[in-house]
Amino acid sequence: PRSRADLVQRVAKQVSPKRFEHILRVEEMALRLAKQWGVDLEQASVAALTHDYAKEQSTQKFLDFIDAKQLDPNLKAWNSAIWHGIVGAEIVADELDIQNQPILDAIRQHTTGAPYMTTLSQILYMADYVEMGRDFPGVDEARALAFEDLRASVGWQTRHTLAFLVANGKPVYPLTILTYNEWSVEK
Ligand code: DGI
Ligand code: FE
Ligand code: FE
Ligand code: FE
Repeated sequence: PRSRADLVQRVAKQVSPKRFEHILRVEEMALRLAKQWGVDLEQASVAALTHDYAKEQSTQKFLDFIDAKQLDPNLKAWNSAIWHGIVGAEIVADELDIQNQPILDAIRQHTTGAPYMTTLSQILYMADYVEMGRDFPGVDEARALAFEDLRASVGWQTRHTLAFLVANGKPVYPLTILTYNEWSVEK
């Protein structure tokens, strides 16, 4: 991408208007968190603008990318909820010509988290969760925590996401459990 405007235009072509609005709100929150935690603003902006770029791509395209990029074949048993981050990072790299590894890692990890996350990755993970359009019980508390104690807020999200998945009988992606053990368990 030549500029933010160019990137915004390319993303807008790949997602619904509602998702595009979410993406802009994630950028706004990611920039606020980046200022708070001393992260490069341009990196935060690019990571936020591209994090859900792949969310509406076809199942076949995700499966093709898993093969082409030689990703873990076990990924094929999941769906776009998991693919759009992990496989989406590869799609973003190819189609938007973004080669910055910290940005690609942040995209890769934005849904599941990971045992090790850079501050940029933590910011994207939290900005996606507490952007101003989110409305779930506890969102205000989670938002405040992201500005007070970023690490604790990552743990908060991981704990609540895992509890939600279990309560609804949903499969838990193994990396989500590893994230929980690293970020949310008292040691
Ligand atoms: O893409 P967004 O909707 O903005 O947000 P996201 O990428 O964080 O995705 C959130 C969804 O992903 C939410 O409905 C919970 C789901 N999710 C997160 N971890 C797991 C998961 N779903 C399953 N089945 N397993 C997981 O481990
Ligand atoms: Fe997402
Ligand atoms: Fe998220
Ligand atoms: Fe998102």
